[in-house]
Amino acid sequence: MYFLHYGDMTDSTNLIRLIQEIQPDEIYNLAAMSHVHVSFEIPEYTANADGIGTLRILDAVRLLGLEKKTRIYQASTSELFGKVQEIPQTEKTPFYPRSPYAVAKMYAYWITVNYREAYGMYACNGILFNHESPIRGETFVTRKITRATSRIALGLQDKFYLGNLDAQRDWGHAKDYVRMMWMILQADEAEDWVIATGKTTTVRDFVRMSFLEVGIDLEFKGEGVNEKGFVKTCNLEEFQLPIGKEVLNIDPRYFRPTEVDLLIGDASKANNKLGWFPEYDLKGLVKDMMQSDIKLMKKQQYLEKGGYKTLNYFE
Ligand code: G4F
Repeated sequence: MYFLHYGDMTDSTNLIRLIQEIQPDEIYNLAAMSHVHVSFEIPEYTANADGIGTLRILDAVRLLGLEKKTRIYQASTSELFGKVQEIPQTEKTPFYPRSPYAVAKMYAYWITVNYREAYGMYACNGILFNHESPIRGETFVTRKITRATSRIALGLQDKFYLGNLDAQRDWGHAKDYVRMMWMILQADEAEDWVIATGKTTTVRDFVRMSFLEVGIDLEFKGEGVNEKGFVKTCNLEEFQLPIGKEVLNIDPRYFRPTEVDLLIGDASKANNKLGWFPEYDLKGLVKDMMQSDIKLMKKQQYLEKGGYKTLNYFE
């Protein structure tokens, strides 16, 4: 049986009451203001929810005397590595956070380690590299790309705008990563773990791969803010666009005050000690996201044409 409770990471009394009521065996703290760019706009709230919020959970468990019962998973992040000090990044790589989000997460990381060492709590950090899926929020770059690609391929949108195409990320499938979160809390010992695929790809190549899923090959011309993406060939009858059509522009509004240029993780510890390996590669991830968004956008296309009465045709 599942219950949904109301909670807020900035409200200690609420968290204490909930944990007292539920007496959980496991807590997965995935709660956060998790958008890196937005954290530059609301740094204080980000610090409160993402940093102090983690302390509130840890301390609630301690205060309620649940240190030996409740295991805690803290959603740490590859953003901690920021301006990377080592390639690839492992559990031992020094942190260099580059955003208010990453700085808040750095506090959360260390307070988790501290409560483990000080009070013998089973509290672990999963240092997860970017993990994506068809239900990824629409303002994160992968979903923004697969949604826009689908809409453009279906003729629902003319073009779209991105920021830094050169950024490189180690993208995995959220299904693989969530499985690993559970595995982390089942391990004999509480430890911190890097979870990654070990491969890195530019944002530009993610765009290219998304368009290829609908048979469209792109070419990129120009540099910096003047770079643009154009249709080179269309190889599927269903998705035909004019050759040379401009589908992607750069908008400097999406640049960040400080950027994380390159992330690539080494998950050897998780591979060797827990036997975790991802089932999806990047191609499989892009395919999954594109298939889902094409289906979703076809539904929108149908609705826009007034076909709402037979909506379940697509479900
Ligand atoms: O998709 P993003 O916004 O993810 P980011 O910043 O890597 O953070 C995500 O992954 C972290 C794990 O490492 C999580 F901790 C965090 O909560 C979040 O889930 O941006 C990825 C890259 C960046 O370099 C960004 O500058 O894509 C670049 N980018 C280029 N154009 C863009 C855009 N990002 C966004 N969101 N929107 C753009 O238009």
